[in-house]
Amino acid sequence: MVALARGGWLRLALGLTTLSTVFAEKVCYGRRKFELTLTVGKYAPDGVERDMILVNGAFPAPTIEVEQGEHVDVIVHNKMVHNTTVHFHGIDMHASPWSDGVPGVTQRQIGTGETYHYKWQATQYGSYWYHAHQLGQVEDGMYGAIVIHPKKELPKPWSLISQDAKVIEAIDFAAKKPYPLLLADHRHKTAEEIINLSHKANLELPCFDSILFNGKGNVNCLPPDELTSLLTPQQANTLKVNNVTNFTPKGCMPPQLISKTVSPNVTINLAALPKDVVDSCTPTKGSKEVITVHKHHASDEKWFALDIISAFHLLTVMVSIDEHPMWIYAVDGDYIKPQLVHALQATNGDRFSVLVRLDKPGDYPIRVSSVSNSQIMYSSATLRYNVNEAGPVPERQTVPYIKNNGFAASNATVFYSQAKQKQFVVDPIKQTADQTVKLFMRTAGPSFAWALNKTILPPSVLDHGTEAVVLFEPQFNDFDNTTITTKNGTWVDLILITDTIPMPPHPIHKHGNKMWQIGNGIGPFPWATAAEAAAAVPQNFNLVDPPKRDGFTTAQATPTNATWTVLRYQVTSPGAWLLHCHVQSHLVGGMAVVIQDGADHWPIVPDEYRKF
Ligand SMILES: *[C@@H]1O[C@H](CO)[C@@H](O)[C@H](O)[C@H]1NC(C)=O
Ligand SMILES: *[C@@H]1O[C@H](CO)[C@@H](O)[C@H](O)[C@H]1NC(C)=O
Ligand SMILES: *[C@@H]1O[C@H](CO)[C@@H](O)[C@H](O)[C@H]1NC(C)=O
Ligand SMILES: *[C@@H]1O[C@H](CO)[C@@H](O)[C@H](O)[C@H]1NC(C)=O
Ligand SMILES: *[C@@H]1O[C@H](CO)[C@@H](O)[C@H](O)[C@H]1NC(C)=O
Ligand SMILES: *[C@@H]1O[C@H](CO)[C@@H](O)[C@H](O)[C@H]1NC(C)=O
Ligand SMILES: *[C@@H]1O[C@H](CO)[C@@H](O)[C@H](O)[C@H]1NC(C)=O
Ligand SMILES: *[C@@H]1O[C@H](CO)[C@@H](O)[C@H](O)[C@H]1NC(C)=O
Ligand SMILES: *[C@@H]1O[C@H](CO)[C@@H](O)[C@H](O)[C@H]1NC(C)=O
Ligand SMILES: [Cu+2]
Repeated sequence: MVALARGGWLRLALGLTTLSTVFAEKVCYGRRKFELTLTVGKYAPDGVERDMILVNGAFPAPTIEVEQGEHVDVIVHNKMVHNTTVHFHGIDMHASPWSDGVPGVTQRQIGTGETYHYKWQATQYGSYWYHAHQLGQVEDGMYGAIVIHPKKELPKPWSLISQDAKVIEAIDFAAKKPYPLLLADHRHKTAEEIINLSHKANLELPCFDSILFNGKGNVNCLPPDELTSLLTPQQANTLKVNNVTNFTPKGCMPPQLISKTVSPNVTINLAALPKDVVDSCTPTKGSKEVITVHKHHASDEKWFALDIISAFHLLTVMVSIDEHPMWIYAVDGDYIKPQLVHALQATNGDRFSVLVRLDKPGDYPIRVSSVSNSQIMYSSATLRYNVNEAGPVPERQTVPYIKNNGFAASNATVFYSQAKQKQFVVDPIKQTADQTVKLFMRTAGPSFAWALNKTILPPSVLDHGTEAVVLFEPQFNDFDNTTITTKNGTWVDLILITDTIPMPPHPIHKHGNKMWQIGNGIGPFPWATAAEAAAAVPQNFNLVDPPKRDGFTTAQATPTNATWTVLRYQVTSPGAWLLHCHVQSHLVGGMAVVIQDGADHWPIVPDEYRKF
């Protein structure tokens, strides 16, 4: 048996003694029920206490673990002073669009003291996650992992890793019990405090205090010379042209440069910012996530499966385990043809399921380094195995694949490549889209206001509290800049264009279904459709076996180069779905549009949801 030290579960079990409800319950065959009670309490994930959202008394929220095909009931009790909703990231919500958890789009907010009953079927398998979708609440800690165990009969990609039956058996054994690893950036202020400060100072605040691994971490303050040594050429250049000597003690790009880069003509008020928001740094001991894997008794082949979940709110990171190559076998849930890498880049919302061969007992850092332009920050958890059986392992310095800014530590480091990602099962894709939607990403005034198409759609506009919910009262004729309407069964192209520059990368996530990235390029997009573009620049397109995900990140646009990304999907789930940037400050800043998918087969909303 592989027995895992699942700190989260243990904490949860102990924490539950004070609560009356049982977290997970198998109601009957094929149906599973989870009770989530949301409260606000003091918590110190990185050693500094602050108000956090606790789920069943703990942070992060407990793992929702189900079998593929099961019906899932998630009953959310809101015992906070703030309204909330819960979104199940990547879950297709076939026939249950009212359980997607977007205020103003799929439901009314869950008010204080209210209970909402989310119901959905786990038609998919693999690694997903859930999080609050109300303003910046995910930043206050309302997030947890979802593990959906695949059906037994589902073909697995193991034989692409090894032909050896013993190895395949060990891999299959490990993959049956993946260990969720939630990674996130964390601040000492609540999301609401940050939004308010951001508005007072009239700029975005992409500066964090720590990186958390399953809710554990510490504040690591870097000395100025180390910060300087970790600056990327791009960061160093930004400092140079502005006559600024270094990043702040917190490792952040000075805020005036953030604003100047994306909103050059906007007046900011730096005096409104307390020093500890972007400047001063105080180290803490905090706590460290140690993932301990015990011996697999049946075989000397030992493997470990990790579901890496990027719950980051803003930062994009590089992830790597010292001396342990990772076989990425699933991305955003779905199996791929396994890719052997030393490091992978993860943006907000991404999931990577990886297999690691455990062949030399010891302790190994799981390194996570920010690769975002706005901040230099790194941290690590520990992967530990065979310590008990083999006796104490002599301590030694392990060899990293990456540097602390995410760059390769040597020429031999192999990085995950989304361009080379091949799905294990290749679905047929319609070669010409039925509908084309061009979306132009831009800032809209101050650096905290963002638009997915010209006009911003902030949560405050989308959700008027008591007014119409798009799913209940769709407006098919009333087309405006923020609403896209499609017909069921048709194929839609979303062409994401970054033509105002510079422009940071945007991880664009669609609710309701996965998409294929069929093309991307650098430069303007002068074509009317993807078909025209594919005829002009065929080398930039893949209409045969492109990567499939529930979110794709647009490339950074530099002062000399715009970028474009073409995402194609088939409308299979009628309903109102949000398409948005998963950077929390961009989402709150308005970077979202609502897609009314399948207007000709609009779902009939049950009374219990319509009247909620
Ligand atoms: C944020 O600003 C709003 C509006 O001014 C105010 O109602 C709220 O109390 C503020 N919240 C915090 C945490 O400062
Ligand atoms: C930086 O310093 C140089 C030389 O003193 C000056 O010419 C330039 O205008 C300064 N740039 C900025 C952005 O202040
Ligand atoms: C900023 O102002 C200058 C001068 O008025 C103008 O040329 C430029 O286009 C403006 N930039 C933006 C991003 O609005
Ligand atoms: C890595 O590549 C650089 C440039 O190609 C080369 O100069 C250097 O010798 C290489 N280092 C190793 C360890 O191979
Ligand atoms: C909170 O939710 C309740 C119930 O949906 C709603 O009536 C109220 O307007 C919401 N409050 C805010 C501030 O949106
Ligand atoms: C859509 O864009 C047009 C042109 O910029 C603008 O006049 C209109 O107000 C926008 N509509 C909405 C709903 O923002
Ligand atoms: C996005 O804005 C462009 C103009 O900038 C407009 O042509 C296009 O119709 C808009 N798209 C949507 C979906 O509103
Ligand atoms: C929507 O279209 C998909 C794909 O053609 C189909 O499987 C599904 O049954 C349709 N849904 C409705 C409600 O018609
Ligand atoms: C960016 O644009 C410049 C010219 O403006 C071009 O020389 C360069 O090759 C472009 N970069 C990429 C990566 O295409
Ligand atoms: Cu964004």
